[in-house]
Amino acid sequence: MPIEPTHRFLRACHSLPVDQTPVWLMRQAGRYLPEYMRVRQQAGNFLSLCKNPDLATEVTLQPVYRFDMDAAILFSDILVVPEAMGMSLSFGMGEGPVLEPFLRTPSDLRRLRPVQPEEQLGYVLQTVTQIRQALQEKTPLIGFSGSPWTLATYMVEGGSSKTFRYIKGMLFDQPALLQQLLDQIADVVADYLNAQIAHGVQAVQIFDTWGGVLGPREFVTFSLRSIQRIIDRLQRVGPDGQTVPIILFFFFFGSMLEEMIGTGCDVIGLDWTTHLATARHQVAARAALQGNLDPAVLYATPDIVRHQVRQLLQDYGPYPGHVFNLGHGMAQDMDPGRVVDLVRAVREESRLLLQQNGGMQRIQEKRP
Ligand code: 1CP
Repeated sequence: MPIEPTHRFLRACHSLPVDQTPVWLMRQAGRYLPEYMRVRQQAGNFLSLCKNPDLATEVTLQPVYRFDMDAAILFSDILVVPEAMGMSLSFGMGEGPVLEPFLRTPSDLRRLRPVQPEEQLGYVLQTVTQIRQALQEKTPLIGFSGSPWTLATYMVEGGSSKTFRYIKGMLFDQPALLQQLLDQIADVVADYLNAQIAHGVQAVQIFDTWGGVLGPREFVTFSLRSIQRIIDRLQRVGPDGQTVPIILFFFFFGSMLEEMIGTGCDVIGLDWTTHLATARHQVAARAALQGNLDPAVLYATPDIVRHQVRQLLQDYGPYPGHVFNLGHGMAQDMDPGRVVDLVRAVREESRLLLQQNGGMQRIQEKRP
């Protein structure tokens, strides 16, 4: 029998009642924080920071302590997985990531290596252990990976892309080759997430940042199915006996909620283009929802931030199963002061909403 969680964030992921809406922010650690910049400089560069468990632990904790977040997210990057599979990864100054040599042919794919997470990604697992020790049960830790499709875009394009020319070329010209690549990545990601869980992450988030560049049919065949392959293999009870919720984050793709629920995930993370009230009605208690404030709201005044937060909380309503977050990550030119305003507003306004409604209400479940 899994143990019922006590942390607000984990309770919300399982759609259990909470006293106030939990909040954390995607990319909550990063360049908008001066203390992050100092540690990154100490590490030399971003990748060395990811590979140094002491420093990666430190930057993971920075936003948790500064803003009293309801969850910590492991400091790492989705692209350490292609590197573990044998590609060479670098982040140029001010440019996006570069993965070499790119994968385009069957013989390119044969160069990929099998991955033992404890070996090639041991530094990430060591970081997980250290973060859990530092947090001492106070704040739950989220582990993560990219979705196979999102990782494949970087591996086939050789880095970031605007047009996705080569991966889409492979999708339409050589679908079997792409499928083989996605299966291979999915198996690595499943092992990697299971290793993160074994080392103590209490929730996992799969980032499908680039699923939204696909048409609906291709999205199901190439992105969602490979995510399903991972979920089917995940060990969903952690070493402490608690269920580990699975969060799927989709960017620019809120129109396929039924298919997303069908994967068996616990939480769906939405970008800001989906109306939260509509999504909650449609999902009807079958999954929790995470999001989905437009990050650009953080460029506005504290009053506007509060107003936007209140609206979003009202859109969701006084029901269980909401994790407050941005619809995408923090940007480097954002003011940490606005994050303080945002977190305070989420706490105060969600308590007020519950008070006004006589506590949490049950969501009307959909009849089959
Ligand atoms: O210069 C720096 O210091 C590096 C900036 C940076 C940071 C802070 C990168 C480079 N990655 C990260 C950390 C990171 N990345 C985290 C952990 C910390 C946290 O959330 O607090 C996570 C979860 C990611 C995930 C990630 N990396 C995604 C999926 C989420 C998303 O943003 O959509 C993606 C697509 C990446 C790739 C990546 N990493 C970094 C860059 C510049 C990019 C390319 C983005 C692109 O193609 O546009």
